Amino acid sequence: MSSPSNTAPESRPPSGPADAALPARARTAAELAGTAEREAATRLAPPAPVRLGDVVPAPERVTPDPTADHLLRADAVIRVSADAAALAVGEQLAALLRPATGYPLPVTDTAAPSAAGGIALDLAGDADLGPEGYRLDIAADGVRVLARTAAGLHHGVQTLRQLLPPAIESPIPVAAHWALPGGSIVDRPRYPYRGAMLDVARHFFGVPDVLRVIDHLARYKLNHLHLHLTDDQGWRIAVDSWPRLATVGGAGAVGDDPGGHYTRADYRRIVAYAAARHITVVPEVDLPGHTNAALVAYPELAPDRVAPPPYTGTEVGFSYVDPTSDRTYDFVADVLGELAALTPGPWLHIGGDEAFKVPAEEYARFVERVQRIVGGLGRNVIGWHQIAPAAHADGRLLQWWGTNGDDPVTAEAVRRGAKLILSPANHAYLDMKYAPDTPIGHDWAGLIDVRRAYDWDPATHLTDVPADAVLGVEAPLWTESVTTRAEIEFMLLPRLPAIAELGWSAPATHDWSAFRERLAGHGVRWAAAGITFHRCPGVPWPAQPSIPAPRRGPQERAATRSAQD
Ligand code: TNX
Repeated sequence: MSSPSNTAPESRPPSGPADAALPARARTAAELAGTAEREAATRLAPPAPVRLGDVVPAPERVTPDPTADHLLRADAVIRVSADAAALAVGEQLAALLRPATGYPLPVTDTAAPSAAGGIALDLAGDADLGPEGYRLDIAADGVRVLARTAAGLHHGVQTLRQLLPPAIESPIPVAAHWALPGGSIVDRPRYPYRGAMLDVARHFFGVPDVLRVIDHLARYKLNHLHLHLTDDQGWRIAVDSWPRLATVGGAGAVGDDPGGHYTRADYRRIVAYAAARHITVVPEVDLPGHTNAALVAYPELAPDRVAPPPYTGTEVGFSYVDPTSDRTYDFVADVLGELAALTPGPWLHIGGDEAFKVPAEEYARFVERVQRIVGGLGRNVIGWHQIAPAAHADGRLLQWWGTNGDDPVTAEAVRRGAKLILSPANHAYLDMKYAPDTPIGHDWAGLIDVRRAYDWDPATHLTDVPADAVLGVEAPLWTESVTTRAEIEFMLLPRLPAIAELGWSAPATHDWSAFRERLAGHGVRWAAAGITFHRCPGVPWPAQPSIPAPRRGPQERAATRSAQD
């Protein structure tokens, strides 16, 4: 065997079941030898390749201890507080680490999890960590994540994952030194709402693609997935009481591309996968405009009761359901009622944008009546900021997508009690091109390179809006020009982590040059995981992904990445 300093973990003597066949004394000797070798490997090991502060989004407090690097061992155990949701986080951690390490990483739950020789996920965190915060302690003899909630443990696990060498993203076993940098991190989010939106109406994306997007959100500690489920080009969610919405209204897409819709079971699967990653699904049914697909399916909703032709273009603002007809409100109540029954989260998004053909007073009355329907379903309403002039409703959230922060109508709605999610189109719209030569995307809100996505402050972005009216941020991806999973990822990465950092990290950590350095390391991770991203200028991406060669073996066949079914 070669010198301990380059001892690959898998070359150590096996422990566990293989040893069990040995007589007791021989087993003790083998254990001692194994322990001594592991100790030597730890002491002589090179320092962990990742620094403790190399995390996106930036943690609140980082205290490195270079003497306390931890070497993840082949016999490491993940011990978790006795709690079903915490145990699920432990299983996810094991599932993240097993493919690349090839280690078994058994998960057990116990009243007071010990970190010795492995990783503890412990619900005994301090109260000031709040509902999503965590503390991570990395020491030579073990790693502990402390939180108050399973969501906090989940976020701590995402940090832990980023602190391992990038090869941890490999879907097949690789020979690597699985070192973690020693020290402590204490971390909490700045905002409670941190989201991304996927438009599945302009182009339809199947469940596996959506689950994959959820994985990307989880990685960057985002906690809301907004699904834009309906638009002129397609209706994407099955509604039992109005079945033609999905079967007829869901048939097409932009550019005559294939349509599709989610069955109730599909949608439940998305919601459950998101919930397991502490992400709340926010479903949007865009009303009263952006409804051509619904009118094709049910012409009785159209102002002239005539079915329009299916629409496959990219114009906006021409369609609307009849706001003066009671039948329209039956439709809205049925659709939102079914959606609410499938959606555990507190939000129903009613769209409200670009209803250019509906007169202002009729529009406000429509929004107010729909807000009452949402309230009657026990949910809080979200609408694009065009709903601002309508009367306030309890818990109302406006999603602001303007390009000029001086917006007196929105500021006035805030004075009447509305809270805000900020998606400024000239910073947070991920369908904008990065640069003039970006092959897909729009530029009506300008070009958005990663620096532009990063360089704004949600607390001060809007004139005459107090910082405490802002509940958080969201990065929308409209998909008129986005047709595949790879294109989704190309537009999301690396801008999604920039918006995620604005939502999570304390303003004191905001620093473009530090951010781009931290971000650069993620390119290697995405490459190792088979994730598409844009190698945009301005970020010092490493020239060659430094991923060790795969180690071929039996685990390779078993190794799968989540969400790639
Ligand atoms: C505006 S933003 C829209 C969408 C388009 C998008 C394209 C908003 C609420 N409405 O209908 O897809 O621009 O960038």
